[in-house]
Amino acid sequence: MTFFLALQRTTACAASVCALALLAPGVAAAQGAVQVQGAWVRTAVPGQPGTGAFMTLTARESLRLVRISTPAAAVAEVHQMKMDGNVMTMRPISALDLPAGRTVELKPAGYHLMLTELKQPLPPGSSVQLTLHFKNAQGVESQQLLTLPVAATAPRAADTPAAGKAPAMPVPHGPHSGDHKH
Ligand SMILES: [Cu+2]
Repeated sequence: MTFFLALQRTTACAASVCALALLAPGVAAAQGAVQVQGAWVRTAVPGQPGTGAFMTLTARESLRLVRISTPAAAVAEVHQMKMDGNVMTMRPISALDLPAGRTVELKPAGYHLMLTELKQPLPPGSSVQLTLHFKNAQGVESQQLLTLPVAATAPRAADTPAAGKAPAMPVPHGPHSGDHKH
């Protein structure tokens, strides 16, 4: 219940406005311990079991991303994509290091957030609530709530308001056929 209330509090503004606010570097800096940029979730058609979420994360102090959660899927994991011989495979990892000040990219074909057992289709233009759970060097946990836009491809830098210096955006890999189908 507390989780639901927390969500309510941070979604007082319209979902699309929240997403834009999170993409603006200045606003993100004021909101959380981790700056989140270019965040998005890949669209999922009815019946599709899973999809990926992507963003860049820059932590102010060294943190580890230890867990993610979302009401949109029964299973939400941090995944690593790797070449295994010449087959691309992906597996869940227990934690992702976010060294202070270093930008870590979650992108197709790299680290990404995996949502499986989706509870509903995710059409373009909808949004997904997602919580990042962090642990610092002292073991203290914190969390950051995000509202991510759903899209077929990565948002362009031009879509980010007040981006003084455009962040490096993940390059979409075409239609991205097999990667995210478990
Ligand atoms: Cu995955």
